[in-house]
Amino acid sequence: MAFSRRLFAKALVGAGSIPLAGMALDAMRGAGDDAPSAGDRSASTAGRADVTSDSPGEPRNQPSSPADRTFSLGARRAGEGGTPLDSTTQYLYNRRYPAPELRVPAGDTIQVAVENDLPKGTGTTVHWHGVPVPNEMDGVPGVTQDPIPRGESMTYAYEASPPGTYMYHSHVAQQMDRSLFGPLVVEEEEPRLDYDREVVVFVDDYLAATPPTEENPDVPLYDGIVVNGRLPDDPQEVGVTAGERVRFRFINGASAGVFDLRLAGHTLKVTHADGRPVDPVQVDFLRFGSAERYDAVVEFDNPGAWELAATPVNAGDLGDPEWGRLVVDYEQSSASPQSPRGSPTRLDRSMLRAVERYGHVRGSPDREYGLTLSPGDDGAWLMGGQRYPDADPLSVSPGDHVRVTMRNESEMYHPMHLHGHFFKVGHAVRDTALVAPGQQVTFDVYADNPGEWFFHCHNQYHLASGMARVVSYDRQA
Ligand SMILES: [Cu+2]
Repeated sequence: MAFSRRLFAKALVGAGSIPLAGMALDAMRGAGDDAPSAGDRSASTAGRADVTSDSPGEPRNQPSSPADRTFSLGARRAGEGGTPLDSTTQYLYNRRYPAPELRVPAGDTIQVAVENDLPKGTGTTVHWHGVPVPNEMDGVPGVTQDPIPRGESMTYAYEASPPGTYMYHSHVAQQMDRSLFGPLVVEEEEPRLDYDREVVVFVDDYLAATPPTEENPDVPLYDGIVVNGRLPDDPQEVGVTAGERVRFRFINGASAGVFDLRLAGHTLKVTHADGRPVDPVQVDFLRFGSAERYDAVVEFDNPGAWELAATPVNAGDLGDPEWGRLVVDYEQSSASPQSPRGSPTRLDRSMLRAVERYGHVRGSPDREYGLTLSPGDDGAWLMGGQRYPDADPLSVSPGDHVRVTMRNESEMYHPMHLHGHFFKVGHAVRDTALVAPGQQVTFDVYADNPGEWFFHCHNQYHLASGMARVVSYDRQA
């Protein structure tokens, strides 16, 4: 079993020689990053739906009452028997790992009653990752709400829109790494792609122990990469028929893992990134970080038994867990599953082109922020040289076009997530951007959802060590 501080800060070799620039925007300009494209109001996108709001001073997705759908989630400690993964250190919604899929038609108002039955003294919240909810429904302790105390409940309500593949999870401490998470699917009225059925694939780095803290970092690391709640030695089998087209909704529910996802014997036609539709692009595999999602259609035209593999890119940081898998089995196949091989094509950010229009970000931005992503002293992780909560908010006004440039000055991946908004990165529209070691990424965002919004690394250990800021609307429009 691995014991280490690896989930916490790991500096670049010789990092002391690199200035921890707080707002060194000039140094970041023109450094060959993925600059966002201009407005894209071209013939090919004219008349298409705009994913930004036309009322930037109004909260997005306000619920109508009564709700169209109601759900209830009970957060409890596991370990009362049941599954082989039922560790007493896990917390579960409705005793399920991962939690039940919430599936709703786009435009419906949903109400989710969350009951906190966790151990004494443990508060909780639920965050609806990627959905631009009204600010008070966003589930961030200390920013949008106080945690729900043990023994009490709270009802979250919002309009489920736009359609897409999302996830929900606790935003308190390391509760996500204790398994308080699940898929959230908002269905299109009419999917713009052809497929026969759907399979949701939820990938997690499975921790059977109390999550490490900064005070007590020396605990066992991950026991394996889990796909749809199954450890690698007992993978889920999905039966398929030759000629069938399956829409996969891949969700990275890991707290630290970055995975390469590949299906042996087949290619992935990627159709959505973070729930937002893209022009379909055919690849052999894709790499995704915590909380990123991809939809991909697979045409099953190669009979046999094949592995869908989730291989951690940062395995050393996770304690070298066995890679995750799911087995796809054609009818009447008695073959043993084959693993992916060869030198394949990986999905690159530059291949993603949004189908929807992202309006209001033409020309030069109203505000610009440059933020280094870097390790600090004593295991800290910093954005722009500051450690949350001792960090300045990033001010915006309703209707602003804001440009954010992030430069990763570390050897670790940082999946950076902005709450309450979509942003434009390259030609794609997303809510999470994976910033690779040494890489620089720029996104443009239209400030169309007033409130106080968390912006942070989705690696739960980097977040806990300070890698966060609050984007703060400074006035009403
Ligand atoms: Cu990070």
